Amino acid sequence: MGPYPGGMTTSPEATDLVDQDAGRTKRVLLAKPRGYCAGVDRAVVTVEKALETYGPPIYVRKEIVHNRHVVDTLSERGVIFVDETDEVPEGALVVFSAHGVSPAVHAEAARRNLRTIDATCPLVTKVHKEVNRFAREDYDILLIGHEGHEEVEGTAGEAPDRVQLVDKPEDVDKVQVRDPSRVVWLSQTTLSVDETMERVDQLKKRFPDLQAPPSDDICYATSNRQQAVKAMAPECDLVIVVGSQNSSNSKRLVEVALQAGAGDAHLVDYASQIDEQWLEGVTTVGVTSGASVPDVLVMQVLDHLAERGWNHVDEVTTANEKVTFALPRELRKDLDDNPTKPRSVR
Ligand code: 10G
Ligand code: SF4
Repeated sequence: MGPYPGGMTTSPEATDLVDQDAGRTKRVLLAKPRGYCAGVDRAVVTVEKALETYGPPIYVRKEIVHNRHVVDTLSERGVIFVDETDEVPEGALVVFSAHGVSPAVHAEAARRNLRTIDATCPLVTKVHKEVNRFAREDYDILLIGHEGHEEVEGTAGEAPDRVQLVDKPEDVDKVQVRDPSRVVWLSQTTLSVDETMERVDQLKKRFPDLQAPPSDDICYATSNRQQAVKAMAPECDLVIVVGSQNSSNSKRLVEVALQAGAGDAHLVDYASQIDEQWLEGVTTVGVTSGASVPDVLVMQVLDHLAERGWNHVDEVTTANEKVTFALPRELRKDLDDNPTKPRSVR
């Protein structure tokens, strides 16, 4: 095992610690919190427990979380990922991903007699409930989020004729509401906190009575990971974010790092994707990971960097997370009858 966080250095060869070009100490700043959030942990364990309890094949609609390693590992264990429920054989078991699904997807699964386990994160379900509540109260709902993202499709699907999506700045001018005194903004859970507030300020200029969500829709994990990367970015010549290209929250970490002053920032699935040129002339490397990323991938990045002389790691801690969620009810019930040991992709 290579370097360990907490200011500890392994194999401290003096020459390794000094960047000869700059004459300064090579170091890694490791963000904390990083990696798995409570909703991802719950979703991945849900699929693992379903595999152990019912045996393969288990179907999962969409990627359970947006991480290549997680999806590949589960596929090897017998999970079949499908795009839509019509690809699942009648009567089979399908798990809905952590990003959530619309009522139409639930209805289609019921129509086809599928057995379902809903791994939607409870914090996404909370936003679905807000959509329902405001739609019932006859509000126009302005949903800030990324067009085409699965979470947004599921959330908007709760009340499609009441929800309008606001993604880009120019979308603000396109929104049409029936009564400007009954308008609320809600959001996707994994957005950039700062960019979202910019969009809200824009919307408020058009709709001064615009209401805010009853509680933050951008979740604790998203904002904590952005906070941690912001804290270390000004000191970093390079920030490496571990995460997949389709992971919204991971991509936001790259943008936040650059906006907060990092010299450069890149998203990688694996250590092997780190381009040697990125490291040229670099003294301080920041490392973090998205909410769908197993920490083993981050440790591999630290090993990769240590082999190249960055073997002093300081963890930059901006919050301690203690959030956990119970497994989905459908699974808990069956687990009581068939207790098994967890074997998590971590
Ligand atoms: O960041 P996104 O929404 O693309 O998803 P992810 O799977 O990479 O990370 C976990 C976040 C969710 C499950 C969305 S609530
Ligand atoms: Fe839940 Fe937030 Fe994780 Fe999404 S990013 S799964 S909302 S905890």
